[in-house]
Amino acid sequence: MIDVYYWTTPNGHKVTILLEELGIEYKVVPVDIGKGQQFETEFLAISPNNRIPAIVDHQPTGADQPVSVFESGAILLYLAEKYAQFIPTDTPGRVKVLEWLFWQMAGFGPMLGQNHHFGFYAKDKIPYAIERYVKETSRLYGVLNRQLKSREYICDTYSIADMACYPWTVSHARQQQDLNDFPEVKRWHDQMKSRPAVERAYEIPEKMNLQGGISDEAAKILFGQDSSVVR
Ligand SMILES: N[C@@H](CCC(=O)N[C@@H](CS)C(=O)NCC(=O)O)C(=O)O
Repeated sequence: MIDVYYWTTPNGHKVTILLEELGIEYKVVPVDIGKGQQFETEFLAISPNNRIPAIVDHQPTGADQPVSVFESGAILLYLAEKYAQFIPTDTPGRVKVLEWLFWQMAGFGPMLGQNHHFGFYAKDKIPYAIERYVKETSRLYGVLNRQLKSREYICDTYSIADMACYPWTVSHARQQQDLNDFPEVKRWHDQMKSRPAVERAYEIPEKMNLQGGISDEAAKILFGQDSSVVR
């Protein structure tokens, strides 16, 4: 059994998409980040960065104690390797998936996250910051569009790279991006959206009655953190 410490955000969806694609048994443990549950001691023991997602694998291969993993990219890689799916085993194929997984983790996710922050969540609308992240988002969508020109999926086969990127494209309108400007991304996005496993992953919040969104109270918890929260 895998426990997935989860909230209804792009990084949370990545992991439930993979778990649904794998068709394995898992338990969702909600961590309401708007209420500060990411700072609870039990959660910090498995996710020291006070961020979702994280998992605990109670039946790890080659270990007799449960294994915990934090960071969505590490989780995708851990599960893909454990179940030998959604990452090729040949070296060139594997390297391609790692490149695009790390591209998402180091660029596409963080930049689009800043785009959401300055363009949507921040009360103080700072034109320079908004323009900086909207433009960088546009550049990154352009990179993805070019990669998808000759392929159905981001790499040669459907992989954890697609599962890492897709949830961040769901909010393209909020990011001030028009998918018609990126026809290959649009085609891929629509194809991803209609995968049954992806549909099931996106049904979880409603099924579990998890309220996403960021209230004023939640914004105070989420957007004012400094080193005092990790002491
Ligand atoms: N690099 C991390 C980022 C995780 C992350 O930023 N998670 C957000 C939700 S998408 C979170 O838990 N925020 C809680 C907080 O800011 O305190 C990953 O990919 O797992």
